[in-house]
Amino acid sequence: MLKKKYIVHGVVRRSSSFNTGRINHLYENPFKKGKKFYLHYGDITDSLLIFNIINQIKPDEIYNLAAQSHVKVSFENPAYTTDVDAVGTLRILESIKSAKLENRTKFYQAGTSEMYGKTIRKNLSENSTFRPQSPYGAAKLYAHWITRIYRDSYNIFASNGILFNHESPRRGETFVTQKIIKGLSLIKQGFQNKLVLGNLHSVRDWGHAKDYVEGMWKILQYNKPDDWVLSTGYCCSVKKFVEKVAKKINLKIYWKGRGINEKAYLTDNNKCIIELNKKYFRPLEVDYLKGDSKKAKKKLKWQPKYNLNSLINDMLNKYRK
Ligand code: G4F
Repeated sequence: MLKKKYIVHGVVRRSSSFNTGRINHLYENPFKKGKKFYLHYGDITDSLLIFNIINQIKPDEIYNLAAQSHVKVSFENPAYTTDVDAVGTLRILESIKSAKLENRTKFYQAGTSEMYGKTIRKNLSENSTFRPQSPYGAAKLYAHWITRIYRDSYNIFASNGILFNHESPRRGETFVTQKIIKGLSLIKQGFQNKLVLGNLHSVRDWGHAKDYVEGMWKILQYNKPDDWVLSTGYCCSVKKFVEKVAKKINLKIYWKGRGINEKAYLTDNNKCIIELNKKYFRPLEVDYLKGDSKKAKKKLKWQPKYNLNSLINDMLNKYRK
């Protein structure tokens, strides 16, 4: 957004330790004239504050990416996840309305393929059925519908993105791609002995976050508000993802065992380097997600530049010596 010459305001949760590591390179001296990037202390659970920030800034565009975004954690913190991911969205929409910004502020809601949940193995589009399988998926589905309701009721330019998994070197380390890439890189370099994972057999449609943020922007530049799927169609299981990463860093592995006892060993010395633990399994899993983003490709002219190979390469670069 800064590259596109926007003035950007972000909301950051107050913490006594620094929590802005991923955006430090954007930090600007608070006393600099003509500043383009501002951070406001706040929290999406605080209605009054969200209203005040929106009413004060009167933004042209709002991108609601605020979320408790970890699916497994949402089973452990369901009420918090709902407050942030579902009611948080309502707080923003209601603030736009209360501040009478319906004709000024465009709103983007970061929806997710987790809303589809239990699917049959077919490509998922804007018209596919939603059957979420987690408190996270259910909360995001509420956010999806309340966005549509505010769009239709109050004529707010409010659009939903339904984004499939998007990864990058900045991905949090408890999400599976970063966990695999970091774990296998450190094992290869001799700094880690083992990687412990959960379900190896779920299939995800993986893309690069850089492509997806461009898509989010395009969604708000379209001539009307709507719902949009962003996906690459490149999908594979977690196990296949492990194999692809291992191959790229020249780690020769083989698998043995079934179910929770499935393990990966180094071909050279039969040392076990991957095992599974129940802790990383979800009470309900989403087995298969593959998107159909024909509509975004046609109408938004959105086209991902990365594929699974170039995505993995980019993520691996972070750990290359
Ligand atoms: O990396 P994950 O935790 O991502 P998940 O659950 O697909 O959700 C991500 O993508 C969604 C878009 O579809 C976003 F809405 C959401 O916020 C998040 O960014 O897990 C991917 C798969 C799952 O099937 C999980 O069960 O990997 C499996 N898995 C296997 N072992 C693991 C692990 N997941 C995690 N996090 N950690 C493991 O050790």
